[in-house]
Amino acid sequence: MNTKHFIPFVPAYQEEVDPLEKAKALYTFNDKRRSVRTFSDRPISKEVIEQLIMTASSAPSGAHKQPWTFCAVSNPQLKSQIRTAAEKEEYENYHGRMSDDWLEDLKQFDTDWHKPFLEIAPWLIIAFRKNYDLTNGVKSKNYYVQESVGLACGFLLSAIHHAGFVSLTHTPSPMNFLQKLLNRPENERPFLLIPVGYPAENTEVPDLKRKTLDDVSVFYE
Ligand code: IYR
Repeated sequence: MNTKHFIPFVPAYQEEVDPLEKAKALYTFNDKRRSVRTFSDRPISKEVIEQLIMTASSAPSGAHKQPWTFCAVSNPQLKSQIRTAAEKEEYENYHGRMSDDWLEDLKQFDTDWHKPFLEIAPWLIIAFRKNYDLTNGVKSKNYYVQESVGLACGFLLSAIHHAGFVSLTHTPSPMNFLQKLLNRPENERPFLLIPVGYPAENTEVPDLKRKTLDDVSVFYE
């Protein structure tokens, strides 16, 4: 039984801060985050990746179940197997499985079925969602799993950006091959594949414009 046990809340700041200044600074910083598809092979230490995953796992989750597992892959053979399996699916996607509208929407990103970054990026972090928990063969419920793992991945992307690295939210589809290659238990399903690294030299990104505040918000005062 989980009974109530509370402790004093510790605020993030010990002294009064200017919230507008903080809000503007974070917006300016986060607005610089871009998805990148060309990575350098420059290594990143395991210790840093562990720290990034700790940040991801500090996200809120339904009933604090933390229904996620983050698999961090730097092993070259495994990365190569992941690339081969992902490219097999993506080849099918780009040659018939994706609609014409979808392919048209993707033109501005200049993507295709080739995924060299899956071998070049020093780390691939694969987030798995746990639809239920499985401890010593005993099943227990998780709640709001998609929302929870989505939030944890958001925290992860933000931590990656904050540490000076680049990332991509990659969803090879279908991605059940990841469950097999990474030997994950039956209660886990792949959610998102995130290559992490430094950008290749002369990396370019599409010239995207973000929606305005008016486009994305409504205020009721
Ligand atoms: N999974 C494919 C296609 C793709 C789909 C969307 I939606 C994107 O925003 C980008 C790509 C791929 O990774 O190429």
